[in-house]
Amino acid sequence: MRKIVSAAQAIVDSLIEHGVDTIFGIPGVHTYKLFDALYERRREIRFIGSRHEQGAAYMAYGYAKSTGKVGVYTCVPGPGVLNTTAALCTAYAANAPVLCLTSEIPAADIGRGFGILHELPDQLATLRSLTKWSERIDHPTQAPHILAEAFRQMTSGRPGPVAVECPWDTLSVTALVDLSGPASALDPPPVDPGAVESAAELIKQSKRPMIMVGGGAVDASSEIAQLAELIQAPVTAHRSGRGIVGEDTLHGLGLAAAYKAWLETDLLIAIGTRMELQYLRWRKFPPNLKVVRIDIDPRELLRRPCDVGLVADAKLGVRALNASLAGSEAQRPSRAAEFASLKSQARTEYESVQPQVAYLDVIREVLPRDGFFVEEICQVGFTARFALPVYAPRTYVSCGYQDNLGFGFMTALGVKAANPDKVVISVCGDGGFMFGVQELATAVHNQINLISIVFNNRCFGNVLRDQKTAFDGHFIGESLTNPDFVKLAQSFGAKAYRAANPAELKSALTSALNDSGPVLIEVPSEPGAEASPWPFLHPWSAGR
Ligand SMILES: Cc1ncc(C[n+]2csc(CCOP(=O)(O)OP(=O)(O)O)c2C)c(N)n1
Repeated sequence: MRKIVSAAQAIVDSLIEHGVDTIFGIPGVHTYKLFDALYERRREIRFIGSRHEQGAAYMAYGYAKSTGKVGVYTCVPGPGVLNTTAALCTAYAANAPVLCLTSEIPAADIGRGFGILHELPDQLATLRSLTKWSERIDHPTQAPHILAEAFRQMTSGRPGPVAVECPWDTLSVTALVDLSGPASALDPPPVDPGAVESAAELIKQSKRPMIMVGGGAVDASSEIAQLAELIQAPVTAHRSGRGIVGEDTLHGLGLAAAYKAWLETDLLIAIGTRMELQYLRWRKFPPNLKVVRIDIDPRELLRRPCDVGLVADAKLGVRALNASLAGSEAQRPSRAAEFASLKSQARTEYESVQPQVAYLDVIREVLPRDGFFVEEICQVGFTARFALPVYAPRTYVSCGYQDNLGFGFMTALGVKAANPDKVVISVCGDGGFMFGVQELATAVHNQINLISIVFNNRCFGNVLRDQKTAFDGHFIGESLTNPDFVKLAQSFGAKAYRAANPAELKSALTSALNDSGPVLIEVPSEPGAEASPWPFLHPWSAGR
């Protein structure tokens, strides 16, 4: 449809055409025109204002990670956009389709150093260094194409964040614009039958295969479960791949149980994963291990060596592999008893990681199968990576390899905004929670009914442990003075509880599930009281 519109109107139209229903952000003079266009279309697109741009970007990340759909945020240029960069690098790390929509100083002033409000030396270059793709809209007629390309980039091949900027004055320029419909994602690459055959051959020769899945396999649950059943392989994951094969099913193994089978594994089938778990966490490799990789990103196959690499969409690649194996694969003896025993041995061992495991048991008991758990860089978050079983894809939300303190609470708000009918539980330490504490106001203002559990040990617990064990107790920068979290949450208008032990957490969570607004639960403890989770995450070390 051709229409005379402003660049701002063309941008908002394109967002709606691409199915965007929510946009997070903070307005400012450079983006007033965009906000006016959002106002015009307010029945089709919901705006959720945050209290810091960082919060808006993490919310968009949580929206994207939990749904697989594009998460969008908007902010002013310069300091506004720089405030979002930790979330942008997280979206990059975790392959999340996040759109950063920002502005620029007036078009004719860009790069001239006049000292215009919110000017950066080269904002577009900065954004390009943080995203999969970034572009500037110089005229309204370009808006539909640039937005279409942005969506294509976010959703084709390996997903990732992108940024689009439109200068302050250009947002108001009007022109006859062809408001074309949504772009379609590029077709996945064709599956190479030769590579499938070679992979099938290696599988047939293997005796003890293991399947490792990452975020790239998130839409291939049934195909991977079928492969696991066919070849009697355990399926494990580190973070984004958790729940693709539920850890309560026969073949789904948490990483602690899987590690017990690792050194006897003769074939690793790595699907949509960087293999961070094997290369950077487990580190030791079984002798004579063969590796088959399936990945949609061809560059990925060059980073870590493999015996057979299949460039393919995970679903299509595994489907082809299953078809090639069907019939030829002699029925393998069931490994059910072995897997069950690995799980129970692992559980007995990691039960020593207290009190975190006891708290996680309560959370798992209360959280419905399809509820979301958002981890954080804290003792309970680290422990959850091996001690909280995950049952469904996308329900375990992490920050990928960035491990950036503070991402959790703000990300969880985006998860809940995208999934209002599902239970969402966020766990944070007192340190990480305070990175985004102001977003309690966003939760109350927008009735984002998240349940946040803050484990308050009055310190950066991980730092305290490291300084105690590796630096002879030279404590510096580890202790924290905190507010009364219950009173703080109540002062924002949220419901709050205090729970001093797992039983009290269970009753607080049970009440929280019936509360109608956002809830904070503070769990107080003493500094340094938590057992180290690291022996299970870094089994190569004696554990810190
Ligand atoms: C952005 C960022 N800053 C700093 C760190 C370093 N860091 C890792 S864990 C940690 C302490 C976390 O403390 P808290 O949130 O209270 O959780 P706890 O370990 O006490 O459970 C720090 C400072 C980080 N990972 N990311």
